[in-house]
Amino acid sequence: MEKKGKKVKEKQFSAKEFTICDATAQMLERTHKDGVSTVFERAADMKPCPIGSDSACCKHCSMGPCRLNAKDPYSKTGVCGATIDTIQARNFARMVASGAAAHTDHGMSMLDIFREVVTGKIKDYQIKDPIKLIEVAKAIDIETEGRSIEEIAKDLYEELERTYTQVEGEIPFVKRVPEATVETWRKLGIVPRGAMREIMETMHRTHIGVDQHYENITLQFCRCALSDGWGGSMVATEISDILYGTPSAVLANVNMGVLKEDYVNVIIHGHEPNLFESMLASVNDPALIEAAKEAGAKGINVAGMCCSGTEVLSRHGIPHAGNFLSTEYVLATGAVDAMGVDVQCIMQGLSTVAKCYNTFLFTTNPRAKIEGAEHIELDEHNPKKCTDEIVIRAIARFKNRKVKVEIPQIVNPGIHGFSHEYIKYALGGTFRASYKPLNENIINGRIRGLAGVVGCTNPRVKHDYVHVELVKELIKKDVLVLQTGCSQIALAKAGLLVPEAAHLAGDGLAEVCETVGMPPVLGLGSCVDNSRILIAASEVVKTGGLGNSLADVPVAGAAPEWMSEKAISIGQYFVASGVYTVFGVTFPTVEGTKFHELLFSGLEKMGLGCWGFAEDPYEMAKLMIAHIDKKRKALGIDKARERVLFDMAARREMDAAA
Ligand code: NFS
Repeated sequence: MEKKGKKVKEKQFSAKEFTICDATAQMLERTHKDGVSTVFERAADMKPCPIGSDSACCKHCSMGPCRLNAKDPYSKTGVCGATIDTIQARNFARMVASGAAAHTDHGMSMLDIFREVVTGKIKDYQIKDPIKLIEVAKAIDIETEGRSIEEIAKDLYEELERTYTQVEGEIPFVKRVPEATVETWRKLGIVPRGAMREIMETMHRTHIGVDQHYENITLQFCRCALSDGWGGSMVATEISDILYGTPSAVLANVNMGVLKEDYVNVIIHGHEPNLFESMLASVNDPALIEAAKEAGAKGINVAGMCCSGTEVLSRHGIPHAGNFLSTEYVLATGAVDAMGVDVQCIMQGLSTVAKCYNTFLFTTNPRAKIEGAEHIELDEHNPKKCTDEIVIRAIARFKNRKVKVEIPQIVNPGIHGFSHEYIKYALGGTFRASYKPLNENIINGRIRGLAGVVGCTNPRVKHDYVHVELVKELIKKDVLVLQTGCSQIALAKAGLLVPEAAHLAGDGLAEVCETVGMPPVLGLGSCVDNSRILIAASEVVKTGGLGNSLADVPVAGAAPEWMSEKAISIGQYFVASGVYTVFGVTFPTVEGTKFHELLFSGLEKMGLGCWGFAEDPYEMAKLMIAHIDKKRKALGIDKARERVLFDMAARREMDAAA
């Protein structure tokens, strides 16, 4: 399923061909004019390798690399005799392992900080949300009655450490999974033991000459992915909430217009919230604000990008400047005085762009340095030392700005911060917080079903376009959309994260949104916060009336512009949890092979979810809605929806006649 790259010819260059984000387009025009290499133009110059994108090659040993023929996949094997199915399954498994490693390593860092906070060795971060701490502890059967926060926190640390280090048994958050789903996992032998073990075993089994049955490899990468979704990612989310606060609805601005020409502008980009939380302390430090004013600025302005940005957007309403594909272009404004980054989704190209626009790019994490970027390490025991230094350097750059500042004057307000806890309050009210109203509205058909639309942006497709069109189409058909990460930012820029966007929804969904006062598109946070979607879906099952397992719920997932291995891990844990999940852009399998069939239908027959693929957003929506309707039918609630729709049509007719 290969996509062709297109060569950009000088005279026909038009930034709007690459993105529907006007701010990004404006800055792409600028970088193009300035001759600065950026991601869209690099993608146009670099045709993707067709064999690689079909996953028909293997370079796991030096007898190869071996290339098979995707057009006639069974005509050849690798030198060792590996078939196309083995090769694809091994490649796919390693993508899952890498993505799962990224999320679980992120989660483990959060847990490290939590341990140091609990033992009093870190003082700059604290337990900000003790209620959440107690809730999470209860969810995994830790005794909370009559115990101090410190005692509970210590136990919670020890329990959650098992998510990573346990060698036998089930990871703690399996206790949150609906029983019928866990039973299916147990039958298949895919309940994760500990993330380290699952990732290690996946790497072992995909080595030359080990596991050479695509079905067996698939079961292992299901288990590995589950150790991410219900393990590493969930730990990352829960510990971040405990330390920095559980998000609730907050109005905030998104887009490059959040930069301010007469302020010192600092951007934080990456994933772990620790850097950003410390930066918030630094930019609010009166001494640094004074220093900025002395340098002629009105103050210090901080904004986020990518998932780091989405974390603090959700928790504190901090403005967000854009998603993955906008990260180089924001530097082209000339207004960014310093960009601090930690881990993941940080393009190496940023280093060159930063130099061209005379700004600072600082790496801060020992696991992620970039050639050409200065490293100021964040030590969580004294994080402000790093973030103060970044601000001081930003102030110095402000004083000596050499580049003409051009800020696209676009900001899009929206409501963010829909944690699964907040969704409960929003729907049920503070005193009877519950998912019951959601279930009732799904059962009576006002809400057709739920969709999680998440993930990256990718220059192989028009930036933001597939996200926005897919989500619009889903809400039009009464599907309530839950979002995270770059996708959430795409929709915020398109203006859909406001209650007024309810008019774009179908009658049923619009009615629910108007009654509750919520947008038809709910932003749940960063990519690790996809775990919030898992918890919300489990709550829906536990609330009753919509089946016993996650596979019964009328829900579908999508990552329409995915690009990273993390996205594959996320997709796979949704699939293994029972959710039909559609990806766009390209899919790393050869159609018609046994492995492809297993992913696209076989897994569903085993009681899990399955994968889907479409490039076109309307086609994607069709696939997802067909799945939702299939689940409604199986639950026997398909007729209810027809009645509701008929009622509404009748009411509209009456309104029109009146
Ligand atoms: Ni997730 Fe993709 Fe990255 Fe966040 Fe954005 S690119 S897999 S959404 S920033 S992790």
